[in-house]
Amino acid sequence: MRTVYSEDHRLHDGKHELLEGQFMKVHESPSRADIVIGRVRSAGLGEIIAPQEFGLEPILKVHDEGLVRFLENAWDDWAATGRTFDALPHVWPVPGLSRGALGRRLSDCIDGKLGYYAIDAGTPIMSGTWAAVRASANVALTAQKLVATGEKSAFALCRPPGHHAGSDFYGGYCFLNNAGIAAQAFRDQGARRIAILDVDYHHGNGTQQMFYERGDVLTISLHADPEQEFPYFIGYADEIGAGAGEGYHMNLPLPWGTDWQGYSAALDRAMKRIEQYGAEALIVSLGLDTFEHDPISRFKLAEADYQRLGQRIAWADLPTLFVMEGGYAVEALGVNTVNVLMGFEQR
Ligand code: Q9C
Ligand code: ZN
Repeated sequence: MRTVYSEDHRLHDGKHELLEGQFMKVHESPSRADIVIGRVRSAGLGEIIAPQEFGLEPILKVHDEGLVRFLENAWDDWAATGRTFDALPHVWPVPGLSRGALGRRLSDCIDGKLGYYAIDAGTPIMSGTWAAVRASANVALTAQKLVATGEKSAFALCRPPGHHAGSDFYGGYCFLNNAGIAAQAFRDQGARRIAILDVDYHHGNGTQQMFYERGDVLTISLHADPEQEFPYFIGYADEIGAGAGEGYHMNLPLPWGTDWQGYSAALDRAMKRIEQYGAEALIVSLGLDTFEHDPISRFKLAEADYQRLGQRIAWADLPTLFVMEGGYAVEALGVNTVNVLMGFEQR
């Protein structure tokens, strides 16, 4: 399988995040992509290619123009106020605080905009963020094109990740929803039904929101129960889609401590639904933070389980696009990621 990769991910390198009340070194670092591309090379997964430029058009099909313009200008607006450190939000328009028509009012000031568009204080913006985010979307779109034009599978080594970003919000280390952008590209090229399987430890809230009222993109997320884990306010089993999308979203929340036994049972349910749906292509939001040694997560998957995960996904026998999401046990991230991809290829 071919890997699409851009060095531009390095331009995004946050200093600190607010994690469970403590200001600490950000877990989503350039070393993550470095270790994954290193393992892709040493394991001989396949050719590594650079992304093409797709412009803003495919992004604006699933993201609000206001969010896109905000992300494009956020660093300059922040730096113009005299700050020389990363931009983070620090106040939010929770319901009742704002008299805006949609429940949140957009301020002209950058501090107001950060709180308007961000869901958390863990997602710093710096001077290179927008260039890295654009490259990450181009990586997903380039890999999508490989699959759409006949390759059995492709790996989009996206960084920053995307599944927490919705049509008009960012957060959880994510800015634009790479998997969602790729799903829309498949649709615009004529595919009728696309499935997105999200195996990141965290709920794919952005992907859920983006396609919640659509039946043409089936979205399924396996994740830590939001009763216990980020993003807390969404990701429950009773969220099944709405309107034309009713029945086309599935959440499979799992408790802290879930190991392969519990995980594989949920995965089986997800894959059966995807097979029944009749998807023409599958996008896997590939997070490796389900790993037993992940520093911010509490599932118990082991190194060898990732081959099994890839194998189970392969049984669906669908053209498959893997899109990199989370995973913070950096030393193990290369092996675990490539184990999924090799498992998919049954080697
Ligand atoms: N334990 C991805 O994996 N902080 N994002 C959660 C609560 C945000 C993770 C802290 C984690 C976001 C792509
Ligand atoms: Zn995650």
